[in-house]
Amino acid sequence: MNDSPRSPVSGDRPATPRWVKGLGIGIVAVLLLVVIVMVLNGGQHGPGMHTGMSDATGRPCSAAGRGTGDPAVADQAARSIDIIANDSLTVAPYSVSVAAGETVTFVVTNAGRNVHEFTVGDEAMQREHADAMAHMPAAMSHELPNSIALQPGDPKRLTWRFGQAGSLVFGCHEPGHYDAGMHDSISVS
Ligand SMILES: [Cu+2]
Repeated sequence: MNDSPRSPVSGDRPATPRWVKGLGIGIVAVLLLVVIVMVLNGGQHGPGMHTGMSDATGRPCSAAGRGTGDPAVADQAARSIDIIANDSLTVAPYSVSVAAGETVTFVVTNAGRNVHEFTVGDEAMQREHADAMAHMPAAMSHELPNSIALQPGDPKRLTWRFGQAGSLVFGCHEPGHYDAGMHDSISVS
């Protein structure tokens, strides 16, 4: 009871009890920790992190709630699928089959001399990404968990946990490439 607050009525200057100071420091420390964790999480696109994903119009460019799946970490992938992008504006193989709920790492190689990219999603996500590419610098538009930019020679990886059965698409949204046929289908069953 030595630390109990003294009553101001007694005429003494009201002193802040030590336990109140300790509590204050504790709260500040917890708040700091929360802020640090939020900043760290915001700086990466791990599983289930859909913050900050929108195109130039502010519309969401997220897979959340669509059943198309989520970004995942490579450790969770049971297998990898090799994808080759090239300057004849094709991506091979022409179709990919995965199981609903399966986590796959795409190992995408740019075999051409031009920049390509690899975006996975349903038709709507592909259209959104095309919009984003048209309105943003390439570097910004690729701050997305379902898309990677590929410099010539780059092998890059994108791990995706597929959602429900359906038909998805992978393709390249460098200007003109997608419409020229640089996209193929992913069958999720
Ligand atoms: Cu391309």
